[in-house]
Amino acid sequence: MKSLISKMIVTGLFGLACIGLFPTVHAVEALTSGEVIKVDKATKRITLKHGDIKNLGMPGMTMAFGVKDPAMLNQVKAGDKVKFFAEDLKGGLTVTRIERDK
Ligand SMILES: [Cu+2]
Repeated sequence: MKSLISKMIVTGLFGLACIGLFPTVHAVEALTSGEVIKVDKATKRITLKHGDIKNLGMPGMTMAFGVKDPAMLNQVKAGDKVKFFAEDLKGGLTVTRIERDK
């Protein structure tokens, strides 16, 4: 009886540990390579020629994205090679991370 209870406790803890690990796995963002075609500060949109976006299941193309933070539009300019992360948020496809590709 005692060992059954301890088995249940161990199983329960293991289950919690698995749940605890999941967000870490989910947080690994695969950045997509792209090139900035146009930065439009007035409409807060950026046009990118991008490679395959795995998390969105999107093949390479040139398209406009919204940005999570308008300040991101000051970090890059047309012609820059970039690495970025885009997500399907309520306001549409949105770049949530962008950095110049050195
Ligand atoms: Cu696209």
